[in-house]
Amino acid sequence: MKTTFTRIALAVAATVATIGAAQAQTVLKIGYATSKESHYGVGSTVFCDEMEKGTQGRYKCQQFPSSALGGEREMIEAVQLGTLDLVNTSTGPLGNFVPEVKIVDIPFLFRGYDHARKTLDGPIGEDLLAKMRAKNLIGLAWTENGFRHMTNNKRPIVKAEDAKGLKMRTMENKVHMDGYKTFGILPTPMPFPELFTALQQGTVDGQENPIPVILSAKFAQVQKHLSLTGHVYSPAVIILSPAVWNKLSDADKKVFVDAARKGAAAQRKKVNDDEANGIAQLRKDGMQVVENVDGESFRKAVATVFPEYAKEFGADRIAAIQAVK
Ligand code: EAX
Repeated sequence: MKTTFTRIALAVAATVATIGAAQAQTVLKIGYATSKESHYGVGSTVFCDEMEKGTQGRYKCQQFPSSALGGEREMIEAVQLGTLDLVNTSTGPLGNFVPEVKIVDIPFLFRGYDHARKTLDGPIGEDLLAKMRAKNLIGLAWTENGFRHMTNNKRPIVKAEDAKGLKMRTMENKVHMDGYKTFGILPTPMPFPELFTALQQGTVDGQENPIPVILSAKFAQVQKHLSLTGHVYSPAVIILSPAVWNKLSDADKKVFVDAARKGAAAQRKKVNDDEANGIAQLRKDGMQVVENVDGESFRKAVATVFPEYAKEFGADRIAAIQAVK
């Protein structure tokens, strides 16, 4: 027999469901580069679930994983124009829209995951999100792509000199390209959706990406060598279109930001898991892995362009990031 309490609870639940169904529901499109199972998929799914829950179902997502809506540059542009609602993207091409953001793409700027996450979650990261807003891109929260490592089909890379002469796909990011040139590689900027085929056909010798991307994009099928160079941290961010943001109530804005922060936490956890388990998997998939990279040789090379970075971004701003403990 049902208790009075249960009956009331069921009645209330039924009423809420009716109200819910009667209310208009807005479906927001969110795009990202990698698969639904990848770190971007995990983070986006948590964001979407929390956002739907927090708005009592008034907003929900339709997800477009695996670059279904194009490369990251195209998706950022679409969000800025309002033809796409949301993107969970690396900062790779973001500096072309918000130049100040490029500072976080400097090679060997961050000492490790803790340093990077703390910087982006603190005042420096908040300030950069505000810079995005000024360019009609509502940065909700910093998610994560991960530290980038090199893969190629020619030879194991132990020290910077080994990378010399390799034709490597890079993101469409001048800070990366200027840095990588000091390793002697020939940087070839290319949108991510074209990369697998370019590796397969030998248009480029290699590429660089975090373990979660190398895994989910199945680069082991087309790349022999992996070197854990960790030469640059690759931040990511969930960006909302101002066309949506400007229509939200203050309460809903808070729901969206909180949901993005929860998504970010889940995405970072997935990056941690992939870092912990992914290398063994990639070995199983046939990759030869160099774990003991001569990091000093890469750092020394990149140090030669630091004066240029300092000129572009301000030595004080770089030092402020380095000083985050
Ligand atoms: O954000 O373009 C890239 O190499 C990125 O790391 C990838 O799209 C995930």
